[in-house]
Amino acid sequence: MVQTGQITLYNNGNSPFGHRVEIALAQAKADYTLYTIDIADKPAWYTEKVNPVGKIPAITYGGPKTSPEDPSPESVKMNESLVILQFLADLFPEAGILPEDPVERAKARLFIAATDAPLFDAFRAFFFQCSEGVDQTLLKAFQTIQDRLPPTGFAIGEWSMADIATAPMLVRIRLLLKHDMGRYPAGEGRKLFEALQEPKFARLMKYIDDTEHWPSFRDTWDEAASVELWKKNPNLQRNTQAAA
Ligand SMILES: N[C@@H](CCC(=O)N[C@@H](CS)C(=O)NCC(=O)O)C(=O)O
Repeated sequence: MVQTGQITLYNNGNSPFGHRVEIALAQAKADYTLYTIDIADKPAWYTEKVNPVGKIPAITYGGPKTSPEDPSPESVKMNESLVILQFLADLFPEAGILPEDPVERAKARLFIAATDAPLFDAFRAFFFQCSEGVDQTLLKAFQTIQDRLPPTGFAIGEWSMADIATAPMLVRIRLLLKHDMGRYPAGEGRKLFEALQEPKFARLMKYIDDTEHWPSFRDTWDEAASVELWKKNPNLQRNTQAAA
């Protein structure tokens, strides 16, 4: 695989969106520069020169190699993790981010289209806001994903962009429930964690286990570090003002 342009990834250690990009880059064995953005205290140059929306992840591609804090005007700036994933799939066609077959590619995109919003919405509602009935919303999102999984293997059979998009959030959710971390009343997370161990969710749990063991996921994931970062995340603190 020949990489023609420089890549700089702006990320933050615990973002499931940023993790998507890290997995794809690892899978492509891409040469890239990682720059960590403190999202609680974003530098002004980041929104001015890299991502006007101010969120991570973002990448710069091409142009001369410069300091990440002063990206070249010649580089292309990209945000939105799913757009970046698609770009990396195009840039590194042999990396196995998307299959070659157009039908399989469509299946991967359809999986993402059906599961991305329900999962992230349920995550935010349950862990950050915790209003009435959100545990059911989270269980429904799990069910939606499980219903789309084939009997064995990954989201569309072979590992693909569908798994790269989904696994970072699923693995984090299971971890947070296991540690009972979130804005919900103490004990509610463990209750859901136990619900996930029931035979009803055996297929989903096997899927999460499989994704966690996939090399490009494993090489970009540090569970203990993630727990420490979540502990400090203001959005997860009980008895504090709810996140927007
Ligand atoms: N749709 C975006 C979502 C990115 C996103 O929400 N990133 C969060 C971190 S997980 C962020 O940058 N939050 C800081 C902020 O909104 O200021 C994507 O897929 O890249």
